[in-house]
Amino acid sequence: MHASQIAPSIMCVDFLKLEDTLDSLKRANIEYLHVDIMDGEFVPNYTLGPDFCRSLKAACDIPLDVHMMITHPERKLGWFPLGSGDYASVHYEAGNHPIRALKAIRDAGAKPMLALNPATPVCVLESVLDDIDAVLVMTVNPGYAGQKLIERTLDKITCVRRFLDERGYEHVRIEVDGNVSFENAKRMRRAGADIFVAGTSSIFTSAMPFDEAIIKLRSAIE
Ligand code: S6P
Ligand code: MG
Repeated sequence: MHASQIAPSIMCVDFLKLEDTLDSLKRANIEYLHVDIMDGEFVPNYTLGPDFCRSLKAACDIPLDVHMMITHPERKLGWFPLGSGDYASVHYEAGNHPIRALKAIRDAGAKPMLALNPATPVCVLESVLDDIDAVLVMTVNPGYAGQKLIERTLDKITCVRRFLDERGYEHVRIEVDGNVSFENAKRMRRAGADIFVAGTSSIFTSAMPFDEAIIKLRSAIE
């Protein structure tokens, strides 16, 4: 099992406090900043874009984890400031050429990740095994924060881990995104997840001070 890592979902931050939040994330040694890119077409919402990613890069050196919920990502990857240490994920259904998109991420020096919607079968991984460093298992339907876990996706995490290990791809990591609450994170870790996208279900809540919430999430996924 890989070491567990946390990727806070930046779309869940209070943007009026972005600078303070980034400082807290640096102090907490957060591994990645998860940046949701939505185009109103692949998912029914708009969020952040390439300029915002550039601003994040200028503001801190935490690697990005750019989650592209956009159609034809292979045509748009060049707009983003991807580099060594960053992850970028594209959805299997987002374009006609997922392998081309994954290769473009690798060519940019970043780590390619294939995102699977809750309804996308695990077997699609077969054709991209050499082109990925990670698999993003969506545990809600992409598009919005604050949704409820789709319980079946817990078994899917286990299936993805087994699928990768049986084929000799133990090095490929699994990220989970959607309703990663303290309790669900524990279950996801047991199922085989390595990277946890933290949003309104855990660290971006008024129920607990931010720093305390990160410590609590870390202990849930140890
Ligand atoms: C959703 C997006 C996610 C959310 C995150 C929010 O489509 O990809 O990254 O920002 O899941 O977390 P939570 O805890 O509100 O579900
Ligand atoms: Mg996301």
